[in-house]
This record gives sequence, structure tokens and C-alpha cells, in this order.
Amino acid sequence: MNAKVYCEQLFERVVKRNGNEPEFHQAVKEVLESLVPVLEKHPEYIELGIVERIVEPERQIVFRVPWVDDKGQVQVNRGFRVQFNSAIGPYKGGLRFHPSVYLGIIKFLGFEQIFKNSLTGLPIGGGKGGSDFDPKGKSDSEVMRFCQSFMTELQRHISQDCDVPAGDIGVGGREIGFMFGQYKRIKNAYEAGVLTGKGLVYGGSLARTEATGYGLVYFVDEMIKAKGMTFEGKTVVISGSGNVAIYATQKVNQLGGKVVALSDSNGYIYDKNGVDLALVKQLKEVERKRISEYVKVHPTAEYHEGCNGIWTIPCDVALPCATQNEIDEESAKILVKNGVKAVGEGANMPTTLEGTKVFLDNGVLFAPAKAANAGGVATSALEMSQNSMRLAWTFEEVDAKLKNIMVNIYKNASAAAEEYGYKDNLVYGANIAGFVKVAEAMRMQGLV
Ligand code: NDP
Ligand code: 2IT
Repeated sequence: MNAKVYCEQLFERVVKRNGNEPEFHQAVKEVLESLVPVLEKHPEYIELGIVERIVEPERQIVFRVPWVDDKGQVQVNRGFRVQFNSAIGPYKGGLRFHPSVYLGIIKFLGFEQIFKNSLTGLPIGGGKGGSDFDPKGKSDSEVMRFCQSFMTELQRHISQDCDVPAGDIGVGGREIGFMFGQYKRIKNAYEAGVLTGKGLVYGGSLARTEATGYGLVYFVDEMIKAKGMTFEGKTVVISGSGNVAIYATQKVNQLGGKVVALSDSNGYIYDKNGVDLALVKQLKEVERKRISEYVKVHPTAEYHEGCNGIWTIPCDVALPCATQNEIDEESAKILVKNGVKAVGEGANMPTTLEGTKVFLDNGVLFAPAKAANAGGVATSALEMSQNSMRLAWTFEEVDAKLKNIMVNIYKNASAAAEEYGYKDNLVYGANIAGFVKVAEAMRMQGLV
């Protein structure tokens, strides 16, 4: 069958079978479009149903999470774990705690994770989970009770050889600690590799906290260097002010760039002098406050309500590091008009399909999420390795491995793009390079 027609028909079936899940449809659409030349060259991937199987999760778990708040009132949230693909390793991917979470978000994230994890070159399959629980404004004990209840169910479905969760939006070191404690208590075994992003004193890896942001900047650096540019003296706008945004800012600063804006879900700050990262870390990592507090300390900086406005700030490099679909077609056009030279996706799917097209059509160097933010999960896999060996590497060792992985992902994605006739299109290149390894593993393992 004609590969293009096959992909179009399969996409229609995916939409029909997974109704009301627009984010999942969006993620699948982009991947299927990019795979057409691969399927033309490898018709066996159609015959063996590889693509049809890759868009269907191996297992989806949805569960009730009851807990009691500080007022003694019963609260009920919904928990999810989608075990998408285990062809090349145990399911691996983060947990997201955010009120917007529903099955469609977890499926889009789990689907993207398959290709991202394959790109790292490490043996990890794809999965994702989370809950519609909102950690914002909750006390530490409320977060602990929620995490314990969540893990009381999740522990039935995970283990270091089956499925290894980590953090994502709303899940950081605090939450991973509470979940690890509950897992250990229920299993009565110290299975360190069952979760990653752990604290350094109980099996975490040095550089995991920094890894996604650092990895993003290593990737973008490699991409712009190939076109004769560096971060030195560049003006950079970064959305978000969470884990990924903070450590992307830190690495941009180290490479001589200037980050002038950061945001949260309420608004953004613009500091022409370059953002004060120590203050942002104190506000966000320690005090868990709003980014608007920044201007109380730096009155010369501006604070604006709303998220989209951040993309109207002129910059050389834009790094969306908050959430999905934060750069739409209109914002992409404004960035292009203002002379943006490179865009690197730290968040998962932060640019809409229309926005991506605007960047690619205008020759903006574009680093897609699956490739550019893979440093986090890659370092999670390095954490698993250290846990298996019962050893800990130094920061420098882990950071060097991370950098090497990001450079290799860049090389593999560009080579795949070139091989399949999409020169300089890293969106398609990353999808293809990630897919081919998983497809080969699925072919060798038979119809499972
Ligand atoms: P955090 O929870 O640490 O930070 C998230 C940041 O994004 C916060 O500033 C938050 O603002 C903002 N944000 C969240 N949701 C929205 C929204 N709906 N609209 C606007 N702003 C929002 O998460 P991470 O930094 O870990 O994750 C950020 C992105 O990076 C996500 O897309 C995640 O999937 C992706 N990612 C994370 C990895 C990791 O290792 N942590 C690895 C690879 C990708 P507020 O404080 O107001 O909520
Ligand atoms: O989106 C992602 O890659 C993550 N949130 C990190 C997953 C992980 O297992 O470290």
C-alpha cells in the first residue's frame, strides 16, 4: 500500500479510536507525516503492523487516588500510567501533577517518550503518568499524603525492570522522595532503580537536576555551531521558571548568552540586564512563590500578566520550557519578525504544528523537543545504571556523558533528516532516527 495513504488512513483511525484527545492526535500526526519516506523504503514496517502497534499503548492504567487534606476533608484525584512501548527497555518517563492532566495529555507525552528515549541510545522504553492533583498551594503534608496514596496503587504496576517513573511538571525531588519512601515501605526492598530523580543521599545521580536544561542548551549549541553561531552575546528568552527553565538559564549564562525573560503560568518578567537567577531559584525552588515577586527585588525589571506576551520580546534564541502548545502560529510569526535565529524546545510539544511550520519555512534553526529535551531522561537512565552498579559517578562524569549524548542525538537526527530527503528538518530527522531503532526491535521480537 502507498505509504502516504497508509499514514493518512491510520491517522484517521487514531482520531476515531481516541476521541477528545487533541494533544495525542497532534503528536501522532507529526510523527506519521515524517515516517512516509521510511515506510516507502521499508514496506515491511506496514506489513508487520509496526506503525499500527506503535500508536497503541501496550497498557493504560487509570486509578482513584483518595487522600485527606489539612482540614480533614476527603479529596479524590485521578491517577494515570500509560505504558506505551517496551521494545527497547523498561517503560520510562515522568509523572506530571497538574490540574490539566487527563488521559490525552499522558498519552501524547508517553507517545513522544518512545522516540525520545530511543534517541538517547540507552535501553529505555516509553511511558508516562501523572494525576490531575494540583500541588500549588498545598502543604508539604498534603503533598506527602497524596504521593503516598498515589504510590499505594502505582506500585502494583512498576519495578526497576518493568517501568521506571520520574518527575515532570509538578513533580520534583520532594514528590519523588515521598513516593520512593512509600514504594520501599510496601515492597520491603531497597529497589533504588524504580524511580529516578531521587535525592543525592539515597541513590540519585549528580547532574540529574540540571540535565534537561543543560542538555537542551548543549543540543542548541551544537545546532547553531553547525551554522557558524554560538551563544556568546546572544539574547535569549526562556518560558517557564521550573526545573527545565532554571537550568537552561544557568547553562546559557555559562556559555556567554543573556537570558532576559522567564515566566510562570500567571505572567512573565522582562529584565533587560539579564535575569537574576539566584533570586529566581530562591523564589521558585525554595519559597514556591509566583514569578511576579521578582520585580519587588528588581524594580527596574518589568512584570506582565499572561503567558503569550513573552514571545513578543525580541531575541536571538527562544527556549520554550513551560508546557505544550505555548507557541502558536501567531507567536511564531512575531518571533520571526523580531529576528529569532534559533528555537529549542525544552518543554514537550511546546510549539503547535502551525507554529513549527512558520519556523521551518522561515529558515529558523529548530530543535524539536524529542531530541532537544532528551537529556533529562538520558540522565535518568544513567541514574539507573549507577543504581544497578551500586556506585555513584562524579558530576563531571555524568555531565560529560550527557553532553556526548546530546551531540550524538544532534548528529543522528541531522543524518536521518538528510538520508530521507528532509535536510535541516530536525523535527522529521528526530522522529525517523527515534522510530527506526524501535521498529527494528519490534520486528525482531515478533507480533507482541
Ligand atoms: P516544573 O513543574 O518544574 O515547571 C513548570 C514551569 O512551567 C513552571 O514555571 C510553571 O508555572 C510553568 N507552567 C506549567 N504549566 C503551565 C501552563 N499550563 N501554562 C503556563 N505555564 C505553565 O516542570 P519542568 O520544568 O520539569 O517541566 C517543564 C516542561 O519540560 C514540561 O513540558 C515537561 O514535560 C518538560 N520536560 C521536563 C523534563 C524534566 O526532566 N523535568 C524532561 C523533559 C521535558 P507555575 O509555577 O505557575 O505552575
Ligand atoms: O519528559 C521527559 O522526558 C521527562 N519528564 C523526564 C523523564 C524521565 O524519566 O527522566
